[in-house]
Amino acid sequence: TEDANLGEQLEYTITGIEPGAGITGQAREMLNTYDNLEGWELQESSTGGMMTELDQAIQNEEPIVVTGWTPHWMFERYDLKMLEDPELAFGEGDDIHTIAREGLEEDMPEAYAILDAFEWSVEEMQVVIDEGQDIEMEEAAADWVEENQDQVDGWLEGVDPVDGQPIDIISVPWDSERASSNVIRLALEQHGFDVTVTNVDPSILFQAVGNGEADASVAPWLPNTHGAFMDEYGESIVDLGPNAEGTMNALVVPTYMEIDSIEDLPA
Ligand code: PBE
Repeated sequence: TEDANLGEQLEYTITGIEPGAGITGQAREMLNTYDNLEGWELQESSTGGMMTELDQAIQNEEPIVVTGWTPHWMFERYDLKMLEDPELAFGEGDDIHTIAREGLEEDMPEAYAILDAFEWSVEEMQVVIDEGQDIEMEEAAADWVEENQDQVDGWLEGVDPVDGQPIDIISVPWDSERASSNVIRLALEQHGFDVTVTNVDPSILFQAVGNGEADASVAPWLPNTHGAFMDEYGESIVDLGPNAEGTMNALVVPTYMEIDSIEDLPA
């Protein structure tokens, strides 16, 4: 049948990303949740590897199923759709939160106030992500800050500047968070902070904020993508709430594929 054919063409494989990504954990769970996916595999690799395979499949108009998310530039470059997920393996969308180590508010009230005020939209983040494909992400973030200085001033308003106070921001290596961590770095630097940004796996990020090795992060996707890490380390983490609302993880396919739901993947 056509269905079995699709399964064979896909080699019953979903093209995934880094083993440590939150979305990889969700996709592993998904394989256990959907009966039709018994016997399917998640091929874990890297985001770059996944994007290369997606690009090649689209050039050849071949079927492919990847773990994807918004905000990301894949939706700007290709005609893609997210498969319906009736079992909510990926949840119903996340917000991106700012988190801080315990004691940051007392030790570094100025930093805490700025981090607490930091807020933008996923559409604004997308602008930086897209520009960051053509130039360095640091420059793309600097351009955004320059063009949106009023908004940045709003985050700094009423906070006393500091003189070279060091702060450790921890983040993850995906473009969305490379965008946001550079924007918050620039805002903090404008106010006199000496900012270090370190990119690590999500589990390490939560561990580091939980044990106080890092001061803060603007990277967590909650409540779903990084929910398991928050459950594990969140007791000693202060959640300052969303800095950007409305992200989404899903299985993503090219629009020329004639399936609409995870349940349409052939058993
Ligand atoms: N992502 C992008 C990450 C967080 C940001 C969805 C690939 C993840 O941990 O899955």
